[in-house]
Amino acid sequence: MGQLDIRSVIPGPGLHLARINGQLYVKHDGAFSGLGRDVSLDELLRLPLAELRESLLRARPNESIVDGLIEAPIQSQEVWAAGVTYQRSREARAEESVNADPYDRVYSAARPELFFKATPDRVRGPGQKITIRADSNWDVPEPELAVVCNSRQEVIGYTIGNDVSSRSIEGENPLYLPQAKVYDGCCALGPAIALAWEFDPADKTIALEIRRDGTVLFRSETNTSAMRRPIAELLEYLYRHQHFKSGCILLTGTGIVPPREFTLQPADEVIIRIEGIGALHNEVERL
Ligand code: DO4
Ligand code: MG
Repeated sequence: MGQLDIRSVIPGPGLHLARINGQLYVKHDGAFSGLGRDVSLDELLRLPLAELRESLLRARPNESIVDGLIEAPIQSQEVWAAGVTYQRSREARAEESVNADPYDRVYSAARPELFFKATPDRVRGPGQKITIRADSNWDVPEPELAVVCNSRQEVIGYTIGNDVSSRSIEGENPLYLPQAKVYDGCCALGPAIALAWEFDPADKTIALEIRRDGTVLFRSETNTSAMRRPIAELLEYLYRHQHFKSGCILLTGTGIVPPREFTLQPADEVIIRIEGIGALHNEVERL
């Protein structure tokens, strides 16, 4: 898969922040502005939203990028994830699990399910390989809206996340969730952050396509309007009694689960699209 054409994965209109060739760029309606080698995502996520916005709007188009390596929009942030925020996830978990009860209960409980998903070194960027575990025989991608949040619990933008998961391990016992969810290459993020003051996450289509040997094996869509909980509520629980010095990234749950008979295989291509953010392409490998 390798290097991707920047303009084909980040949409033309809108304001996006992307990491390309090791540097941050603002892309505004097709024009790229480099923020310079000294500006880091960690630093930006320590600023109040209003200051971050000011500093990004000050960037002037000064470089023309035609190609480059697009990296995951993450530096030192932890990735967390919410679970069972869509009815489809609840149904799929009830079907796979030895015990449907925890999933049914958390769907309607006041407290959401939040779990630790990945450190930056476990995350893959656009065009990189995501992983399925050798000790799992039932694996799926989970296409999710990812919220990028600063140290002050303010949403600075949104990107695409893939919460790659083992259904066989989690299905055997819900207490195995960390092993089903957290391992090298278990998460992909990218291609860019659609900035919060220009992007409204309400009513956005999330589409998943899985290709094998060049043919589309599975395709489905959902919409963020089907999410049961507001993003602010998820963040309120996530930021209770812990702080994130340089912000964090929260995956907001999946509304698409392929049918029971489907499992990912090495060399499958997974493409997730979210309207206004772009497309995240990854190939699968087995650890
Ligand atoms: O409850 C287990 C994980 C759920 C999840 O990852 C999701 O709903 O997206
Ligand atoms: Mg998930």
